Amino acid sequence: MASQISDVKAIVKVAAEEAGFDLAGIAPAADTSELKHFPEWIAAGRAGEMKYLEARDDQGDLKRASLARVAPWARSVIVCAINYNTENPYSTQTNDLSRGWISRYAWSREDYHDAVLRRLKQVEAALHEAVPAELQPALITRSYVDTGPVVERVFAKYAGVGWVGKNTCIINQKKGSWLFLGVILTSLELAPDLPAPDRCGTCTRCIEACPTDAILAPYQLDSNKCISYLTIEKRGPIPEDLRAGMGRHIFGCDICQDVCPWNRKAPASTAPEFEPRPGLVNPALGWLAEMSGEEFRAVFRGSPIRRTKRSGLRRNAAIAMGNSRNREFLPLLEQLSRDEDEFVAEGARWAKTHLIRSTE
Ligand code: B12
Ligand code: SF4
Ligand code: SF4
Repeated sequence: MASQISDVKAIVKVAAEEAGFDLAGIAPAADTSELKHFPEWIAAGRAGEMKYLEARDDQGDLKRASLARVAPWARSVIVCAINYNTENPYSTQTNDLSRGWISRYAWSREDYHDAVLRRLKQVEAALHEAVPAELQPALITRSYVDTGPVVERVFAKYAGVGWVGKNTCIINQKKGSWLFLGVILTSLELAPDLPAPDRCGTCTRCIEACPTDAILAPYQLDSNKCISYLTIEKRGPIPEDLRAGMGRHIFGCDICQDVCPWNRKAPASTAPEFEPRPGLVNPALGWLAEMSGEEFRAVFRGSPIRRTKRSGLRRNAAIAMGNSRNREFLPLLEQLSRDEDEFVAEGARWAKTHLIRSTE
């Protein structure tokens, strides 16, 4: 039986490669020391308004803090990763403040949740087929991309996919950190891979480069200050003291990965769905700010950018114009400051004042 199970591990890895994943590994379904930081992180308010991270079980314990509690049947976690990098400049290489920045992961033609889950389902099916018939009735599997009660990066580390960098991202020695993760929980006990060793060393580039000081200390990120959170997850007005630091970011932020030495030679993805949609690399701010509802739906159909909605995108574009040091945006900001969307209008009023002050 043991040799049959080790065959299953090999079959899973081949299936992951065939499905288009760049990396795959097995982690034990154990509550490792990193997970102990999760309740502290929540208690310190670092999740901001992302209430789903605070989901609790009937005993009132945080679901994501313990896989043993939330999925007691799980024995192993199969972690798969796919490279989404494309041959386009980093945000730190294009400094035109009159154009915005949409983070690399969101340029894609297909939403990564769908692209990764589709592949995970392929691996899950191969696993079911590979398991000996007598074990099949007891086999349980669950595939997740983001939405499961799992801190994916911790399991990615123990599956050997990469280490948790000081910027909190999973970094692979050969592929860098432009990776999406997906996990399959399984009741099958598969031999775990070795955890990836931390190769950050004495480097602190990401911490120094973060414009809003969101990386409070190595491995500790405060979402409330992170541009990614502010531009994607934060509804309503963005705290004023953070707006200048947002620079030209419209959706997400790549800075702490752009400056990471492990991404200097990051290879490009072979998955066609991660090729950028037209206009999204270094987009024109006016185009985004003036986008009608109809155009927004057409341009972003099946894109992760829908998450911030048209209101958030236009709010962010107004703030970016405020940070542009380009007075040509003043007439458009004047118009937007009377917009029917109060968050766009408020953002535009701030932007107008900030733009005038910063160019006096
Ligand atoms: C919520 C969330 C966010 C939040 C919070 C991010 C964060 N760092 O927690 C926001 C909106 C800010 C965000 C931003 C981004 N995200 Co996000 N996000 C998630 C999500 C849904 C949950 C993460 C979570 O549970 N955070 C809670 C904190 C506590 O966990 P953590 O940061 O992973 O921290 C662990 C380690 O730091 C660990 N640790 C390890 N060693 C040490 C040592 C010490 C001393 C301490 C204290 C802790 C510690 O402890 C923590 C676990 O308790 C995951 C998917 C998932 N289900 O896991 C995607 C995920 C992490 N995001 C992803 C991506 C791509 C991004 C962005 C790059 C998108 C962008 N370009 O804007 C940025 C990156 C910003 C950054 N530097 O992290 C990918 C990451 C892939 C990778 N290579 O790591 C994931 C895995 C999604 C996916 N399925 O691919 N994200
Ligand atoms: S994503 Fe941007 S704002 Fe968030 S921690 Fe990294 S550099 Fe800072
Ligand atoms: S920039 Fe340096 S410290 Fe930050 S994640 Fe990369 S290697 Fe680690």
